[in-house]
Amino acid sequence: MKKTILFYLLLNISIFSCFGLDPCCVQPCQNRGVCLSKGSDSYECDCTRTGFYGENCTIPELSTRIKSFLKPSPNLVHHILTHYKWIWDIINNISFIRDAIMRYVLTSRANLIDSPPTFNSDYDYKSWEAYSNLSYYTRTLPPLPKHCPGGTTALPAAKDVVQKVLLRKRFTPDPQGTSLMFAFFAQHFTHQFFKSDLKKGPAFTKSLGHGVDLSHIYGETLEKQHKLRLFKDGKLKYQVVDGEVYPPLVKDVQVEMHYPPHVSEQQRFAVGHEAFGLVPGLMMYATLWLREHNRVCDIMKQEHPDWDDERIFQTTRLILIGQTIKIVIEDYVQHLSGYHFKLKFDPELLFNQKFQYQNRIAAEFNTLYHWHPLMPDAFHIQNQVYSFPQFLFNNSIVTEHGISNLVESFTKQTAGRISGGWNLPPAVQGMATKVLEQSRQMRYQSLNAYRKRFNMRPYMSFQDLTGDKELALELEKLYGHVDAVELYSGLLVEKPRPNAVFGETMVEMGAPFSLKGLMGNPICSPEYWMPSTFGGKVGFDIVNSASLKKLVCLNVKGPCPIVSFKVPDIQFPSLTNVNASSDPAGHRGINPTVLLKERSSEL
Ligand code: ACD
Repeated sequence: MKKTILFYLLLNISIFSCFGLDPCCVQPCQNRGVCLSKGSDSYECDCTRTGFYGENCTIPELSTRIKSFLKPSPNLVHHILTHYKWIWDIINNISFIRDAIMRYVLTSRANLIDSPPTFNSDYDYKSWEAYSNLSYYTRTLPPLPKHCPGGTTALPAAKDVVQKVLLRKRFTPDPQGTSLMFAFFAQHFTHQFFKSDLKKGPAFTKSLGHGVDLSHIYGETLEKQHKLRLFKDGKLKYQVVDGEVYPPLVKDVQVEMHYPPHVSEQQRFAVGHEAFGLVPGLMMYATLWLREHNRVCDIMKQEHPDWDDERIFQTTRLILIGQTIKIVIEDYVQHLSGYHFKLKFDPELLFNQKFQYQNRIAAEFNTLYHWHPLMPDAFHIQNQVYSFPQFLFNNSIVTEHGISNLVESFTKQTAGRISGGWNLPPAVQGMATKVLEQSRQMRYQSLNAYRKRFNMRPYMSFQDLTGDKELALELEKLYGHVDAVELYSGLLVEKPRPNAVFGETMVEMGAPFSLKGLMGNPICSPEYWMPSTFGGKVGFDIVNSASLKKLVCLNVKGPCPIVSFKVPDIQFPSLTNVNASSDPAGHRGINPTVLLKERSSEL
């Protein structure tokens, strides 16, 4: 097998040399070796620290042989983590074993991400420009050099790929029971760091924080942040509707938001991210975080009566960043993983490890996170059903149903399965076509190239990739050879793991990007991770005890709704309308902050 690859490579290199082409175009260097051309007829592979040597970095060093012999396959590890619950129940309660496993998860994943970052979509070799220009997404695999042939010319039309293998035939629910509450969290949370600057092109980002900076709550510029702030007690501006806090109106704060002309002035809410008027799920989370910010400000004010508005605001922002990371690791990734092992957010686990506290969002991470198959065909809220067009740009759904009812309805509705093909809602097919076109414009390498980069074996056939005859046949008609399959379409047609939302590649690529991004946040560094950064013990405790449930229950009036990233097995009776009798405050005109503070002690 290895001999065949070598022969194929040598043949290609000699053909390329004959035509005066760059011999590096055929990617002769294996195992992350770096190719340097020397004129049109020779090249050199730099195998430094790859664990391999030889002309094309194909010969494993002894330590590499031993490691690869001992290393279980990702699918086996996944199987162990998602089975044998009784063993995991024991391990989860033995803190030093749980810590050791979590430390291993974090380091083994994060080590797969180049830090400092190396390439961008315009630089396939290391350069100061690629390192220092923050307005680019970084690249995990360099783009195929522009002077190399191949790439987009041989690929099928993006539209055809979407129609033939991605578009939903009939809704496939996620067997992991993922709820719409999860889907909207994903959309809300990731928009802070996936914000392509399409005026410049898909290789560029407007989110210069490159991670969890909560720019989707506070705005991406200081000017917007200031317009959203009350400048009193650290708080954000808000309006009260039916006795509950909602984001202020655009007309009152004068910030840029994207609403189509038919949306009335009264429905134009203003929040940190200009696109969050798109769906009520986004505005629901924006409202919850706005309430949470102002709730934490009250607590900080009480703790530090001497602090000015600025100090309370800044400290509260750091607390909310910490809460977000805690919720993402312990609720969100925990659900997604399906693991019985209990993931843990504890920055101290990395303090004795080699770890860089920095992050740069990769274009490939953005591409893989287009999880639109999660979206259903229609949205069931209380007793009403909203079609896609009725749901879009409809903030009246937020205030009419109220946050509690939205949370409960989204928790009860199952999201779609992401991988497995044929589950992309027709309403977003244009977006999927664009993702493919942009990947081509950025000269992405193939799905199999990414699999090798993240230590997975390349797929050998379409059947191997999809596990489904009909889908394999359609793909073959489109791509001809499995090595030609692109990253995005490959991820969405890949055979999902048993009873899981997606397949091996999404997890093996997604987890390193995620864990590096979350733990690489400055608040996780030894310099920041201490109570004083978060306003003292009280603030630190808020971070360390954060959960999705608390985010909701401390910020709604009336009884706490059912809230989960997983649709509950038992169907609970629907949440009763919050009225005078079920409202613990006894009336609807209550100052919401007072109620929320009272509720804090219950959870
Ligand atoms: C592990 C933990 C389990 C990983 C399971 C699934 C990961 C798959 C895709 C990514 C999931 C979530 C992304 C979450 C956060 C993104 C944070 C980015 C911050 C810049 O086995 O390793």
